Amino acid sequence: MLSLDDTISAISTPVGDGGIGIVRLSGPQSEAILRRLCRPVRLGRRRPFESHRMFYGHVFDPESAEVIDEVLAVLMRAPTTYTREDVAEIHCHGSIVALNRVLALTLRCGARLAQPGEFTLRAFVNGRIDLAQAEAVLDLIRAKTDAGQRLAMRQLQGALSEHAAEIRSQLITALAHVEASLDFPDDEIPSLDIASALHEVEAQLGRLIEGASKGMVYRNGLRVAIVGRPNVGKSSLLNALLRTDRAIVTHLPGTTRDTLEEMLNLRGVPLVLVDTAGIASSAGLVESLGIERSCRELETADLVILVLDGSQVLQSEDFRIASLIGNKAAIVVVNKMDIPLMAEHERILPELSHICLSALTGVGLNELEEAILAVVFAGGAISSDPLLVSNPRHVDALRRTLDHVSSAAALQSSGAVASIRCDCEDILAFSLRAAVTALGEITGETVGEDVLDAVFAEFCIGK
Ligand SMILES: Nc1nc2c(ncn2[C@@H]2O[C@H](COP(=O)(O)OP(=O)(O)OP(=O)(O)O)[C@@H](O)[C@H]2O)c(=O)[nH]1
Ligand SMILES: [Mg+2]
Repeated sequence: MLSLDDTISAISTPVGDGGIGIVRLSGPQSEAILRRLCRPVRLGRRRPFESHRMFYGHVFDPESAEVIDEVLAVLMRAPTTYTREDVAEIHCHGSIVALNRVLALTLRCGARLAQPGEFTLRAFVNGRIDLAQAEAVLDLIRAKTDAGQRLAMRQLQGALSEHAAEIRSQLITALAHVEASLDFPDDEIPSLDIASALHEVEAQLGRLIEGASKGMVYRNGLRVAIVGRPNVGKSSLLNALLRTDRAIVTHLPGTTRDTLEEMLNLRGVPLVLVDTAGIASSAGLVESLGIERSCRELETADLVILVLDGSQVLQSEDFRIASLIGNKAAIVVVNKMDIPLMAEHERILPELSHICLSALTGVGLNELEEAILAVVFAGGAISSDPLLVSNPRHVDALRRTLDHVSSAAALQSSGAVASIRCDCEDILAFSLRAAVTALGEITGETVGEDVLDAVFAEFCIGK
């Protein structure tokens, strides 16, 4: 476990040339280090080093007196800071050389280089945010679209944490009731309809788990693989969806030899579009390696777009590729509708929606976009969802909670508890306790160090 009583320091802005870059400190020595390194330029009557007030000055090397950079700096005294500790920020010019020199000076003055996510870890340990909110910070940093950003922001503001706490308190009430009747079997315990309380909790958990697939798309993006025979227009379709000439298109079969992926923001839904090499049985070495990758993409994608050349008769290769799709979410695109189409493409995967379009002219592209969104939303849009779980760790905790609650509910409604008493009530209390613990993992009340390490390892240094 990391030490929590020393002062940490890191460059908190991305590496690379920027207008400004920020070195951030947190911990008891922040003020002393800032005072050693920063010489304020007095402007008017405002006092430098006043908490939460920026001042202008210079960072200099205390040993050589060399001026390192011209900066704006701010000291923020605990507890109203990100970490609830004393925090100092030095806003330097953005060059990595200047930033590294200032960082090195803070280390020389007694700070320790922060580990990835350590600022946010301190915010969590000091009780400013819970674990779900800490994870939301990461999602906020990485959000790919407006909708994903809003989702992360809602989680950071505590929407998920509050809902989880509410459900948890319902479980705790039920547990207290069961435990009271275990401990004082002869006393009159005020009656509580445990069965219906548990069913209510089951329904709430079920709704959260159901919405999670949508939430995860907003967080991670939907991986969409464009597959098909050579020369059917896969790369042309990628370009048409992106509205750029990203992939090379030629009239020769086998143009694309490696997979190529690009992000697309489709009305707030982040898509990872993957163009693949055409799948054919006769192929040279390089093509075969490309085809292997195409097949791997087909397996791992969330959604497959199978492209057919509508101007040609179906070929055995089309059927073979279709058979690889299995029961994955998929859409069939019949391309090249600007030239006369063959009418038989319905024979392939007839249960799926078939979209006729022209990647060349763009006709029909809208229908394809609608079909992709329909797969994501299955009916509802994000704004209609009060709360979307988007993190696999949370979904896992919710599933385990639901399992325990369901066993408890089944036991309760079987009537066994009322008739045989003790043993069953013990089991009931055990299941409820396990449910309370599993649900507490979301906000971090009941997680071990290994989980914390795994969560914060995903952050980068300076966050
Ligand atoms: N008429 C017409 N031609 C198209 C259309 N889409 C693609 N093409 C043409 O079909 C040929 C192959 O297009 P690509 O996009 O390279 O096909 P691909 O499926 O990526 O091919 P490989 O990378 O070789 O597997 C090119 O000459 C395109 O101009 C379309 O909608 N209409
Ligand atoms: Mg191609």
